[in-house]
Amino acid sequence: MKIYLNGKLVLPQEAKLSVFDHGVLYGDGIFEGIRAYNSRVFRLTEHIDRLWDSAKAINLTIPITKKEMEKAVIETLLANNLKDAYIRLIVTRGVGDLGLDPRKCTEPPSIVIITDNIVLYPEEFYDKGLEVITASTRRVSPDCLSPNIKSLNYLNNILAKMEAVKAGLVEAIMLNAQGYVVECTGDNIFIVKKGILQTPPVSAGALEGITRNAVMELAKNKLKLPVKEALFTMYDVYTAEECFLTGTAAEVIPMVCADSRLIADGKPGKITLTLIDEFKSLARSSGTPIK
Ligand code: PXG
Repeated sequence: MKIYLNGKLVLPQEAKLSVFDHGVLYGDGIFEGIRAYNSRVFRLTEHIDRLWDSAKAINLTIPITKKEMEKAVIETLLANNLKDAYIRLIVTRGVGDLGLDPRKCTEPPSIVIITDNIVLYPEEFYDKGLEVITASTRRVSPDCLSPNIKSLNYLNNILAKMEAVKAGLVEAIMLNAQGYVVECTGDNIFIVKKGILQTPPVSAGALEGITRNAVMELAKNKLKLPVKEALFTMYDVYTAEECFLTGTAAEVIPMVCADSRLIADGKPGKITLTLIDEFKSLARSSGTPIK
């Protein structure tokens, strides 16, 4: 396996960051999780744009251009002979000294690209649906730190994930400080109510997921469904007709039980199953070719 590290393709045992890198010391850095299907990278430009927006928000200058970054992703996939892959792109603040001040990072930001496989949830959950709990850990508030910055500090989400694991489950719903549903630990959430597809607005504290956007487009254009971004509570999840989660790693996955309440009859819904199929065919037929 080859890893891209600062312009070079190296072996995993050589792919090392300094302990003085502020990404390691403070979580001062950003990342993207991207997928490739059938020799094409899904929405690569959108992921690179979002990475650049995260960088802008933390005032970090990525030392290469967007085009060079796209090329680096493709080259890493080619070097590993991967047609289907999970791609983790990381940019750290770089090597500095002890102390928060990023001006002390005298070396340029470190760029890492890992291409590998990922299995987020066991396959059976894609057929029968996920059970979740509501985490007591609230999503970081947009007035503290923008949830749209995909930073190297995911502790908030990890603490919620640990609550799910403690309950014998694999996923948890996170609420914002006001108690509205926001998203799960690494996925956006959707419900169907009275035939309308709904997802929390980004302003509620959700990440503007690239899978979320693709699914909203598919629902509008292919399924001709009304789609709205709206605030809702766990009551709306319990009483929904259907529920599902979306994310690069998770793709589209049904959610059939929340806090011991079955959603509808506890089986993946029709709209959910259609969107899973539509998303699969979109992902397999579009994207930047790996060549
Ligand atoms: N919300 C959060 C908080 C995320 O981190 C999503 C939603 C979905 O966004 P995309 O653009 O992927 O549709 C994410 C991204 C993992 C893992 O290993 C998951 C994500 C990112 C990194 C790792 O579970 N999801």
